[in-house]
Amino acid sequence: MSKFDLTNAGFGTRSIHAGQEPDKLHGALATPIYQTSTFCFETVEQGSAIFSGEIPGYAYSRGGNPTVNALEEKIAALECGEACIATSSGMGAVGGVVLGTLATGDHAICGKCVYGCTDVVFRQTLAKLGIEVTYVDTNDLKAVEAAIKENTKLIYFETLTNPNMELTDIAAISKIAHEHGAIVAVDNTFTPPPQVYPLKEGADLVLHSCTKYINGHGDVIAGAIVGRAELIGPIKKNVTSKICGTTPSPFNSYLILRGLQTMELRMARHCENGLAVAKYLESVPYVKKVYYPGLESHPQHEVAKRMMHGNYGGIMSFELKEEVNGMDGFTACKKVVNALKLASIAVSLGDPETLIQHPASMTHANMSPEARAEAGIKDDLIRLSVGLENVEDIIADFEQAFAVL
Ligand code: LCS
Repeated sequence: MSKFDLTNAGFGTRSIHAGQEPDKLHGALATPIYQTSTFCFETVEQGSAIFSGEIPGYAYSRGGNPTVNALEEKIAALECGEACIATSSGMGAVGGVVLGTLATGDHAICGKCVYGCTDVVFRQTLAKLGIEVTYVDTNDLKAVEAAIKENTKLIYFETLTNPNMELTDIAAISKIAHEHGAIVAVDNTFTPPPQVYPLKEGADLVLHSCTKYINGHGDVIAGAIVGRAELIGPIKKNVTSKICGTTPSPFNSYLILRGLQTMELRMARHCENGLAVAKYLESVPYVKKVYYPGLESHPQHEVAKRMMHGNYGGIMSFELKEEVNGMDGFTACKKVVNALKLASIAVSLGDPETLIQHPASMTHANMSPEARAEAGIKDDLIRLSVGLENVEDIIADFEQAFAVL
């Protein structure tokens, strides 16, 4: 815990100092990697008291580890939440939220477009557990209210949907949910702070694939859930730590702690590059549509201006016109993507490198064609995660790629 009061400190200060203090043994400034599975007790009595929670201390790294706990404290501070559970993947966080908040006989509402594996959890896993799910366009507030039932416990959606880039007004949904006694969980992977703060907007739980912007260096798979201690405690105790065992390793936690120290700088560059590339793509005559919340053409641009604080992120999707120089738009698009030299064809996002991928055959391939159609995921949509390279080079790469058409 920092000596400086971080309560009202800026994002950059919190991302550097929250959860970190010089190591008590040797004064190491960087958080040490406690690479151990178990912890020794001095006496049986001390071990029993740590296990029962009578005194603080560590017993076994699945339940708690100083490096992992430092990460949890930092992510909680960044999302302005009371408590955090770090998980070994973003899907670990999705699983923790749904298994921790829903039980057989409950009803949940899920945004109609979510990450492919999340869609499978809602459509298939929850059905097996006898939990009913209604898919709703969370931009349609009347439809959300109409979908609420007596037994609705959870409203779940992504701040910006993967891959359609639709933005939801979190405050408006939270108000409706709370009037009906349901809780709101928001996957904020695409728009981490300092872009969007779902808990400040009224959500109860916020989750992340930390694999993306939170770690930011493309070398870790991890996740996190943040919220009030009364909600987070039982999820950790009953689901993520004890049952599913989705605790991240100390080494991965250390890498994320390290990555988070430069998050404000990284996000500023992602946002700056993202806006420039989105505007460039919108100006290309072959491009039919660019989906990016920072463009005036985005249907929820007004909500974006308020909720994203002028930081529109580094992710966008686009599609080419139906017919391009005698080719259908998708064939032309594949030619362009294959011709890119700086951008890599790869899933994931939020890395320093610019990444480009085809959702229908990659990130959302495990959904049925019907589920993709229901979610509005088009077969010819391409998703781009703009990296931290110099933006002139990213645009020059696209210029030379479009020149092959
Ligand atoms: N939530 C969102 C919004 C995601 O985009 C992903 C992964 C997850 C949760 C799951 O996180 P993971 O377990 O992979 O850490 N999205 C990916 C994507 O769009 N490309 O590769 C993975």
